[in-house]
This record gives sequence, structure tokens and C-alpha cells, in this order.
Amino acid sequence: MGKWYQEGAVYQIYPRSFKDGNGDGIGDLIGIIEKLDYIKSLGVKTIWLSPVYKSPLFDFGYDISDYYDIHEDYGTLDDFKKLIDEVHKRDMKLIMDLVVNHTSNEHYWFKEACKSKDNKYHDFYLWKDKPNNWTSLFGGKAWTYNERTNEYYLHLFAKEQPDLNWENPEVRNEVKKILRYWLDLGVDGFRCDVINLISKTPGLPNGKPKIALVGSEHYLNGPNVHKYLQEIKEEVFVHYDSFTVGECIFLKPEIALTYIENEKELNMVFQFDHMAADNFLKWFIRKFSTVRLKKALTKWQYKINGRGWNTLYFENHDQPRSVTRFGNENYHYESATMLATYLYFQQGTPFIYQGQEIGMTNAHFTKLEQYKDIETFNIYKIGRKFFSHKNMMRRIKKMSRDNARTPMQWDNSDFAGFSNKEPWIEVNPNHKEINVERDLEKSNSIIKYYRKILGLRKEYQTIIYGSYKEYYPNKKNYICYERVGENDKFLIICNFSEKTKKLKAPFNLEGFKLLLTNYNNEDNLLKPYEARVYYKEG
Ligand code: TEU
Ligand code: CA
Repeated sequence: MGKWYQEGAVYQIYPRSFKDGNGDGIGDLIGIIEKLDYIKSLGVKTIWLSPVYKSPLFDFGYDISDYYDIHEDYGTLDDFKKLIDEVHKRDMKLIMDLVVNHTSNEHYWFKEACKSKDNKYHDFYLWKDKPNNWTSLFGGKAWTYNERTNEYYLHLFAKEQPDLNWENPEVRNEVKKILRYWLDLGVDGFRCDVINLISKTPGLPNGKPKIALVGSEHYLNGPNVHKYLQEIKEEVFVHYDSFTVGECIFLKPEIALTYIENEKELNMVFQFDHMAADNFLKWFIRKFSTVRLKKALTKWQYKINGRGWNTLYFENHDQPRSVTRFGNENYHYESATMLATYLYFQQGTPFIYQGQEIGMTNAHFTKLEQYKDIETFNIYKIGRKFFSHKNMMRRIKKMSRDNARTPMQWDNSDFAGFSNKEPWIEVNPNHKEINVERDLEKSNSIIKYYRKILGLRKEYQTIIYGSYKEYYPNKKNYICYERVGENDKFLIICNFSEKTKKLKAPFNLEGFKLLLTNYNNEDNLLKPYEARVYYKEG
């Protein structure tokens, strides 16, 4: 018992938007170093950095052109070494983002590969004389023409992100080299970007016709994915005290276990079921349903616990802000803390995305020019063939990834304490009220509530390892579940709405004490977004 990556929480940093240390309007590594004490004060164990490698930034770093160097916007390799050092000094860990399903089209390998069919690097990528019918996850066709070889190359994301050919053992050897390089520098693990897409059906046949994701049956958890991941595990990861969390899209728990049972390939995965509680395939918005959200999360608790390890997240750099999406901006403190209570008393490693701990909200941009994200622009362009400008702007406002990418709100100054220069993406005007400095002055501090939760997770092993059982799964806007250990028991009850609700518990609460709550209220009525954690020994 006692693995650091199971017991400790992770804080995700989107470097471009976290803290600008040199005044150019872009977040960077020295900015992160300035804020390490703050991160430590939350009680997290690990920091996950979204990509900081060299990149032309078409997808803000998820398109890497040099795996061995740092983008100049973010600093130098020396800054990075200093960062690892400072993180370790504070008894924390640092993991990086590993993006190896694809490279940037400006990577040396791809530039070479495009030159001729017999170039050494040609076989590093996936080519066809005539494109098949696969579509890109960012919308549109997954193939782009290369004149010099008179072929098309595959890109499951933007055309600037050509997919690597993992069938080629040289590609896999390059990936192992990259991993060893960073692990030897002291990095403690990786978040592996879309790792369940790396193996494609040989021959790249046509997919079944569908409205989206055409071809996905030929690359989701493809034929050799386990072979590749085991190879990397055995040749690289077994030699380091590190961990991997794989981002796996369109994943079912049964398939997840093929990656994580006994931690044989990956230590844990990110799944997306609960991210569909308010949409269908992201851009088809539907009314948020608490029952749908509960069903998704409960399914993963029941099917994974005991055989694998869950991740607990509501936010990341690809998702809208959870207070806006699942909570209520009018009950800002209450819904932000309720969501944290609901999520982080479950079994799994907590992931907190920068700004979530102060309840940062969606950007509420009104003009297309305010957005910076390539996926948002792609979807707008495609969507406009079917929908009006107004209709598309409504979808984007709700779902764009830029909702999560506005600068971190540190204080109420002009650029929110993120920078003293106009940032690369607009600061949310609500930083006047919602910011770290102000939050910490308030009696209703969301940060302090997060600290309490993470503190309790350190104090009580039952929150980490106890069994999970949900009550009233079909009751709307109501959360009730228990965590049971050998010597104690927790009961979590939340009112997931702005209406006052009668407290309903599955058993008599005599002998339980109220260990954590976002109100000061012990009667039988739950106020809007009230959350209670009851505790009993024995
Ligand atoms: O995202 C994978 C992914 O498919 C989605 O989460 C994506 O953001 C989009 O919403 C699909 O509709 C990962 C990274 O997290 C993301 O930032 C990258 O853009 C993407 O891979 C490509 O590397
Ligand atoms: Ca900077």
C-alpha cells in the first residue's frame, strides 16, 4: 500500500496560461517556479505540465517539433531543470505530457519523410496513394496531400499533426529514447496523449459510414496497442519510479482494464463518459443531467475499483469550466465546493486543473476573434455549412476549449496578476471578483475547502482505499454515496441544485459526525448546492 501516485493529488498546469514570469504576455517556466509554494499549499503531490516542448503551436504544443528541447516562449532547458529541482525540493513530483500519436508537421522526421518515398523517415508516418474515408477528430478529412511523393498522409487531428507509424520499430525506439531522456532528467512520469489511438489496422481500410469519427474502429484500441505499450513498460518504465496516465478516448471500463489491470501497461487512464453529461459528441449540446453524470462516474467506480485505479477529474485544458457547466455561477462558492466534494471523495487519484480551485468560470467570449484554439476554428468552419453563425457561436461558447485556457486569475489587477502585459488570450473580466488573492481573504474560500479535502485524503486511508457504494442513483440533483473501510465509514450527501431539498439518508445518521460541509447547517434541509461529509468510526 501507499503508492504516491494513487494517494496524492495531481495539479494540472497549462503553461501558456498559468503565470508569465518575464512579462511577454505568455506563461512560462519561471512563472511556474514562482508559484510552486502556492501549489504545494493546496496539498497536491504531483504537477502535470501540458506540453512545453518546441512546437509551431498550431495546437499549442500538442504538435511537437523537437522532443528534446523547450519552446522559447516557456524558457530554456536550464529553466526546466531548475523547475524539476524546485519541485523535488518541495517533496513534490512532476510529470510531463507525452504526445507521440503524432508529431508536428515541422518535426525533422516529417520534413524528411515528405521529401521522397525512399527517405529514411518516410516510413515514420502513414501514407496512402488515395485517402480512405476516415475523418479527423477535429472535423473534416483525416488526409492531406503531399505533392513531392504524390501521396496523402494521415492526421487524426489537424493537418499540422501527422500520425506516427507505430508499426515501424524505429518509431518505437525513438519514443523510448525520448522517455529515457526526460526520466533521466528527473521527470516522474507522463500523461500520455490519446494513447489508445497509436495502433492502426494495417492497410488502413475504409471505416463504416457514420456521422462522425469515421474509421475509428480501425484505430481505437487498435490491434497492436497492447504490444507497444508493454514493450515500452518493460524496456523503459520498469526501471524508474514513475507513473503514466493515459488519455483514452471513447473508452469503456472493460477496455480500460486491458491497459491498467495490475498496472501492466499504464498506471491509470482518463476516461470521458462523464464529459458527455451535457453533450453528445461534444458539439451536440444537450441539457445537463445530474443522473447522466452520476451514472457515468458510478459505472467507473464499480467496474474499476479493486482491479484498477481510477482518475477523478471534472476539468482539464480541453473541457469547459465545471462551475459553469455542472455547477451554478450564481452559487459560485457553494457549487464549486459541492462539485469538489462529490468528485474527490470517490476512489481514484484526484486531478485538479489550474483555476478550478478558485472556481474559474467559462470565458463567455462573444466574438470568434476572441478564440485562439484550432479545434474551435475547424468546428466553426465545418458547422457553418449546416448552422447559422449565431447557432455555432452558441455551441462554441459552451464547449470551446478556450473556456479553460484564459489566464489564471491571481489577483484583481488589470491582467489578473498573470502578466503585466496584454496576455496572448483575454483575461476573464470576472477576475475582479474571482481570483486567488481574494479567495484566500474570504471566509468562504474555495481554496481552503480544497485544502481541507486533500488534507482529509491524507488523514483517512478509507477515502483512498475504502469500498464505494452509491445510493439513490436515479434521484435527480442529489448525490449520496458511502466509502467504507475496515474501521470507519464516510457518507457523502450533496444537493446538486439551487432548490432547497430534504435530507435523505439510507440509514440513521446517529453516531455520525459532520466532518466537512460548505454550509454551517445540521438540520434536515439541504440548502442550494449544500455538501456534507458524515463520518463514523467502527
Ligand atoms: O485530446 C484528445 C481529444 O480527442 C479531445 O479531448 C480533443 O481535445 C477534442 O476535444 C476532440 O473533440 C488530446 C489533447 O488533450 C488535446 O489538447 C490535443 O489537441 C489532442 O489530444 C491532439 O494532441
Ligand atoms: Ca513569458
